[in-house]
Amino acid sequence: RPPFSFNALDWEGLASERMSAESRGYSIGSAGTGETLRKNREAFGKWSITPSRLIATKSFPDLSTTVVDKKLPFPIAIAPVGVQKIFNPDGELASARAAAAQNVPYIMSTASSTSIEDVAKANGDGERWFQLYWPSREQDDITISILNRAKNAGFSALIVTLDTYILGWRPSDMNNGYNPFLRSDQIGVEIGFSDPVWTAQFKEKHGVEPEKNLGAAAAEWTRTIFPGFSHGWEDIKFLREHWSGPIILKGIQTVADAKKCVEVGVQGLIVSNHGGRQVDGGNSSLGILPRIVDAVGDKIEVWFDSGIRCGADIAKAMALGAKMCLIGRPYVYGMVLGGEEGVSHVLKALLGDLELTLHLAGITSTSPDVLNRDVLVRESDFF
Ligand code: HOC
Repeated sequence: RPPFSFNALDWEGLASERMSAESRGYSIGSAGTGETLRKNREAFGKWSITPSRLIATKSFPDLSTTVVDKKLPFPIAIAPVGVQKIFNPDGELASARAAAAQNVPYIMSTASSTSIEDVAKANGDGERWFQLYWPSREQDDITISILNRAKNAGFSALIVTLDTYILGWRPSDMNNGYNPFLRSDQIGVEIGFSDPVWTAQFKEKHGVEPEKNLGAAAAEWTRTIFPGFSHGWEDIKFLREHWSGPIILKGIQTVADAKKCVEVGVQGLIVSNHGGRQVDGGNSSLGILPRIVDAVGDKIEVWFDSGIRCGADIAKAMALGAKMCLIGRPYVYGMVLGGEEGVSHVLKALLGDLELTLHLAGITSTSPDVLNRDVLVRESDFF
């Protein structure tokens, strides 16, 4: 028997029953009224897959994709989600192990509740990328320290989140009086503590080790990685000087910004609105995807994030031009329901669903030669 349902739409409800009010509000919740969260989901229903018949196939679809100069067996990656110990005592260790076991790249969040080195150990030979919440330029020494540690721990690409220099207006967290870092006495903010540069600065300022004043440490680390104000495009140069591998900018929602990504010479961009957790009233992420692909898709890798819940969603995002899809909330629910095994179940279910969906639609691979806009129709065209 499976550890829990194969129906992706069951996962949120099942996990919700198991979570504390705080974890539930943090994971299921979103910015503001939830308008962007809803629009992310509704956008998938506006596109339909049009199956072709008598394709004469002899094998199941090839799900591989090529990003960051690597051919990967599957087109999905574990999205960076912070403070995972609030969902399961193993936290990031569970998701990093599951990702390696399922051959899916792992993106580690700067807001993790486990250190860079421990996540790397759990992920073993897995493909892993590091997500940066970018401290202010006054704290470049901390950024450099984090980047060096990530590089030394085998993280091969840098994903820079641009939409979260401060956390959004999140009523569920505010109603619960909840800031996961301020619960550091329960979950630990190990990544901050384990950074030698940050720890030394904390000691100098507060006169004690961060472990001895968890409240101040939590508040300080929050301010460090969410400095309150945005960097500028000219600052990307600094990252390029201190990170020799591929850089992917996450949180792009306009064609103009996508063009700037090309100008500053990064390898890729992620069309994402942070799962509707930052700007409420913003457009759906899937809605803007084809425009961005049309503008820059031949010059830069375009990845997709925000709203994926099932195999057909992955197929649609790829048909619209995404080369890689990030999975966020679904694996968090898997972690709540079954730790590492639960995350593995979610990844296997999503990939199995994707494989059969493509197979039955007569689409032989995720290559843009066959998985492209020709396999989609706007549902509104019918009515
Ligand atoms: C205070 C800790 O990306 C999110 C995350 C940021 C998590 C850190 C919160 O919630 O959207």
